[in-house]
Amino acid sequence: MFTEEELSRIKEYLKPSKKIVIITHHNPDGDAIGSSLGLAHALVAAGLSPEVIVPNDFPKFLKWMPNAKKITIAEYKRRKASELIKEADVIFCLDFNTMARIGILGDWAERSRAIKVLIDHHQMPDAFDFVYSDTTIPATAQLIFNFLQAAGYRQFIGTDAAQCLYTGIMTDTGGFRFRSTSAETHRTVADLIDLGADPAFISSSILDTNTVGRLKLLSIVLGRLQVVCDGRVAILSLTRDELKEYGFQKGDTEGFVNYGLSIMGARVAAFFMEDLYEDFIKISFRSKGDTDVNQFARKYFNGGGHINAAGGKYYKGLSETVEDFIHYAEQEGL
Ligand SMILES: [Mn+2]
Repeated sequence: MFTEEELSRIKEYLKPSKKIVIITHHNPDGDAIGSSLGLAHALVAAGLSPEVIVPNDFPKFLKWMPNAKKITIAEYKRRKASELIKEADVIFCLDFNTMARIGILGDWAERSRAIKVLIDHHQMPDAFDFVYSDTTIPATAQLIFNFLQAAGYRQFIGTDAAQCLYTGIMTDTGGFRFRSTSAETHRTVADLIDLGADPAFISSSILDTNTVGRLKLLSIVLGRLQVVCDGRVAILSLTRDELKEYGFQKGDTEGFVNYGLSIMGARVAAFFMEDLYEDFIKISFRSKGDTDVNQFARKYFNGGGHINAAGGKYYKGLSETVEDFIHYAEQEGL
């Protein structure tokens, strides 16, 4: 948590005369949108007018969140986004650890004279004016809750803020299943339920969102499933043509990698997907226990993330990428 002194310096910027901007990472997920909107709702309740900006669009299953439609999507409203950032007094940077992860937004933010406040749970954050980073906490939304409490803003967490923060925690913990889910996480979500979050509504809004196209893609992925390393490592993949054939929509392949990890005895799952537009393979890694896919993704696949969840990019064809992966997985004894 920020020190008392840092908190009071940050609160100097939480005044109606100040321009407040909240930004989050590329391809925003439930935690990115949930923590950003959650913070925004609380600040609105405190009488402020924050603006949420994301680099690019986010999946439909997150659009039900209160004020999701008010988010400025920089890829569609470039000028508005750049002006908001340029004129900001304070920029909250949520759920990412380096300006390099947010594309052009990062360039604008670095040039802005605003103070930058990082609240995040990814490993090895860059330097910002103020940093609240805790990699043991499963979701940035949980950090936002802590920050609001520490700042004395608990009374500003209304139903809308609670719904958004709950969503962030629920999605980033895989429905409270991942290892970093702690008693404190459950105490936080219990508080959020007291403050108005509706678990049944949120779960249904997030989970009951299959489309026929998504299920067809899933059937292809599962049909091609393979396991290596004595059943410890599961491999899933999709080609660009398959994505096109079933009318791939952003978010359609979300969670596919977890099917690999659900196999009895599996420790690692890797999902390889040809990028729809560019010539590289997008990779998602998931693992259980001490198996560190963050290190693995950093070392071999131009990526990183968390111990049990990481991403990467690889500039070869799909089958070569999978071959290289199997080689490195065996070499590292995954
Ligand atoms: Mn997160």
